Amino acid sequence: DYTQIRFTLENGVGVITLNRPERLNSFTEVMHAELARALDAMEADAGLRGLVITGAGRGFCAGQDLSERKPATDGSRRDLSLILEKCYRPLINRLRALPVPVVCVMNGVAAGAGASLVLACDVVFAVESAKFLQAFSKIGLLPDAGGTWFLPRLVGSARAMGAALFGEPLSAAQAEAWGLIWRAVPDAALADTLASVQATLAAGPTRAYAATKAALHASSGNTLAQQFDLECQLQRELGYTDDYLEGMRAFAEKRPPAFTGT
Ligand code: T3D
Repeated sequence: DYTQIRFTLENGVGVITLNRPERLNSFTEVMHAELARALDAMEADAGLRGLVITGAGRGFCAGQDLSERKPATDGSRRDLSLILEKCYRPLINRLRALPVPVVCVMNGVAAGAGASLVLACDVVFAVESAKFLQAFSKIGLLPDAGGTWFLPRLVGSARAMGAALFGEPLSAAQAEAWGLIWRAVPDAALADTLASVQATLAAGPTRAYAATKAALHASSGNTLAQQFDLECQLQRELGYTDDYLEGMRAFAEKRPPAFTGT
C-alpha cells in the first residue's frame, strides 16, 4: 500500500526504491510519510540486517518536489524550516541511527536534498552516468537535510564550498575520486550491484556492522582517548557474540564463516 516508494523486507534486508520516476523521485510530503512508515517497520524488526536505498527510472532523487513550492499569487513567503523539522530531520536522523548499514545504490542523478540523502547513507555505490548536484544555490537556498554537515566531513571544506556555492554537476567518477562515495560502477552493473549488496548484508556479521557504524559515526566528535573507550566497550560486547565465535571457528577450519547476525 505504498504509492511513492516501493518497500520490501526479505532475509532481514529492507529495500526502499524511491518511486516517482516521472519527477525524478523528488520528495513530497506523501513520500516522506511512506519513508517514515518503512522505517517504523524496520526499527521494529529485531532481525533487521541492512537497508538498501535506490530509485526507480533514470534518476535517484531530485530533492524537494518544487511543484509543492509554487510561489503564492499574493507574493507571501513561507517558513522552510517547518518542513525541514517535520520531514527531513527525522528521515536523516533515523537513517543514521538505524543499527544496520544503510547502503545507497544510486541509479541516476541526485540533486538538492536527494544528494543530502545519499550523503547520509553509510556506503554509496553510484552508476557511472549518475551525477551529484548541489542544486540549492540555483534556487537561492543553502544545502539542507544535513548537507552542510556531511559535505565538508566527506570531501573537506574547499571542495564542499566549491560544490555548494557554484552548484556544478559532479560525476560519479569524480565523486569516487573525492571520497564522496565508496564506488562508481558501470551502468550495466546496477542490478548485480543491488543483488550483491543485499546478499552481503543478509549474510553479514550484523552486530559487528552495527558497532562499526556507531564507532565511525562517533569518531568525528571524539578525542582519540574517547574513541579508544568506545572501541573497548563495543569490542567487549562483540567478543561475546555468536558471530565472533563462528568467525574464529571458520578461520581455524579454513572455511568461510556462516554468520547469523547474533
Ligand atoms: O523547499 C523546501 O522544503 C526546502 C528544502 C529544500 C530541499 C531541496 O531539495 S531544494 C533543491 C530542489 N531540487 C532542485 O532544485 C533540482 C531540480 N531539478 C533539476 O535541476 C534537474 O531536474 C536535474 C538536474 C535533477 C535533472 O535534469 P534533467 O535534465 O536530467 O531532467 P529534467 O528534464 O530537468 O527533469 C525531468 C522531469 O522531472 C521534469 O518534468 P517534465 O518537464 O518532464 O514534466 C522536471 O520538471 C521534473 N523535476 C526534476 N526535478 C524536480 C522535478 N519536479 C519537481 N521537483 C523537482 N525537484
